[in-house]
Amino acid sequence: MVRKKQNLKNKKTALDFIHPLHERTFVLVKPDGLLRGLVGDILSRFEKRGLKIIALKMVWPTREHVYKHYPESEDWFSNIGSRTSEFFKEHNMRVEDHFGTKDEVRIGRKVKDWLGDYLTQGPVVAMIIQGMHAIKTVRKLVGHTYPIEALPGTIRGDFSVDTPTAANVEKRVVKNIIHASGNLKEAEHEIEHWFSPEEIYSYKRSDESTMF
Ligand code: IDP
Ligand code: MG
Repeated sequence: MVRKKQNLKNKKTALDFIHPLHERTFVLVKPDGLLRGLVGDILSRFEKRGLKIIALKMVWPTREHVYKHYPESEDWFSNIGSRTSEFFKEHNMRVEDHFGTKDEVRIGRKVKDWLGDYLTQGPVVAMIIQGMHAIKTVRKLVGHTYPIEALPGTIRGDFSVDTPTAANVEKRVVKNIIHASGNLKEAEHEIEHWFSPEEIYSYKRSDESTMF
């Protein structure tokens, strides 16, 4: 095994092509996953699928670190707000009765505050996963943001059942065990935000030549 200085960004050639096997994504086991003893099971699902853990550590994050982890963009806030409003409508509830507003950006900002409260309550396990189209593959293994909607067989669908119609009424985050980068931009930012190059390792898994 070689200790190699790692490039923080997903590996790119001159043509900006990232070989699908080299793609990297960031994953965080949230406090509910850790407190429920699910870390081993979660790691094992990634490993069995043929994905490689190239960095791993336990951290007790500060609120500032959590705030900088999530985007501070109107798009991200309104995406959270509009999805929640839709979900409330489907369940014949009025989102404004619980948030005091219908404004999707303000709803998204509130959720970010709750994430600040929640992710600073205890340690989390941070990791970088590398492998075939890692960003999309990991998101598929993780499942839908709302555990109640997540399919059985996914991490959120097998281990949780929380829903925004309960979480928002109780003014807390939806407890969904795990975070995974949603796209390449998030993956690059999150990897750099949580890990230094010295903490990332390069090695060959013994089954790589059989699988690919
Ligand atoms: P993701 O984690 O599936 O990528 P995002 O939309 O990025 O989902 O939301 C970040 C996190 O915010 C979610 O994982 C969840 O814990 C929390 N969250 C999202 N929407 C709501 C909500 O309506 N109420 C409470 N928490 C929410
Ligand atoms: Mg997200």
